Amino acid sequence: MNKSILLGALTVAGLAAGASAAATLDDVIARGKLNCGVTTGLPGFAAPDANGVWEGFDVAVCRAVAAAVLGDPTAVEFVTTTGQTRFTALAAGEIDMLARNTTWTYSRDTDLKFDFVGVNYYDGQGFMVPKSLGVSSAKDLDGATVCIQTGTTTELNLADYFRSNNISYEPVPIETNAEAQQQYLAGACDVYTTDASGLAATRATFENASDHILLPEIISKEPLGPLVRHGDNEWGDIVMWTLNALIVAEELGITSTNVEGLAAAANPATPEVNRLLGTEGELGAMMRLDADWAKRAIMAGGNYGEIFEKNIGETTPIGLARGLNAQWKDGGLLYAPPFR
Ligand SMILES: N[C@@H](CCC(=O)N[C@@H](CS)C(=O)NCC(=O)O)C(=O)O
Repeated sequence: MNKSILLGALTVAGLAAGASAAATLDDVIARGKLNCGVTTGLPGFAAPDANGVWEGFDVAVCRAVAAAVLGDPTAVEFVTTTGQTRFTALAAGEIDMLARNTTWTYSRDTDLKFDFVGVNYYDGQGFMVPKSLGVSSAKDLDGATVCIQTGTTTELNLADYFRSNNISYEPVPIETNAEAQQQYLAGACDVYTTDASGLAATRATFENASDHILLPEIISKEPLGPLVRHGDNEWGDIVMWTLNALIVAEELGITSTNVEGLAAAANPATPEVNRLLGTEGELGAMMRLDADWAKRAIMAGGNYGEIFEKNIGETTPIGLARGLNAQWKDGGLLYAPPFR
């Protein structure tokens, strides 16, 4: 075949692939399933339960999107990804979205060409050590061996922190949290460093959790949130506003238990509740969804606060306080833009 014809054909094929990749909403509807990228397993955030059903704080975002778009929170294919594989999986279209404690950074947005649609957990990087190490500050870690997950923001933060404090460390690179846990407990590293939420989730699974402490230093900002590919704003909007719907539902007092009643009642509490739940206005149609999209998203796992408390909150073994992840009215950073 003539080379220019071949090149032409490839270009057209490339454009066609790009075009179909751009219409993620249509792809998801045609497939009848949302392909959602999650971790290989982090209790409280994303892990299969005893029956193999995925559950957790990040999983709840996938389920809310599936409920909004497909009308079924179980219509999700959970695709496990590591710190290394998550971005290629998203870029290649193997997943429609990634909900995997992923930090929103400049280069992931501009260079890797993803769109973070919001933040579902404001975090920061911490350190876990065995009490027996006798260390009470990260500054005392000179010369320590540190388990660190490859392909994560935590690698560079660690290097920056040690360099700026003029101390040294020896990295022990690991690929998954399960491997980190195993290596750390086997004593292959003195310290495990990652997002503080991940440390709490990991420690909660230890047989002797109280033998391990989190050091007081938080060395970075890790705004964690769901992301999609650049260039498909319609799809990005759906994931963004589903997350916002969960957040604003908490602010407005809409819960998994009262949402149906509020949507059905002749006079729900406020016009914003009406708009959100589709009994007034056309918000769903603006995203090519039906009127009940947000109602279904909230019914899937509850509002943001319910999802937090059930999976990672203070009454769970993970025991995280709301802190920065409280609603703005309660002194936190959670602030969903207006539904109008
Ligand atoms: N937020 C950081 C780190 C995220 C990360 O990969 N954390 C680990 C440790 S908590 C994890 O989730 N591992 C789960 C897995 O190995 O699949 C990033 O975006 O780079």
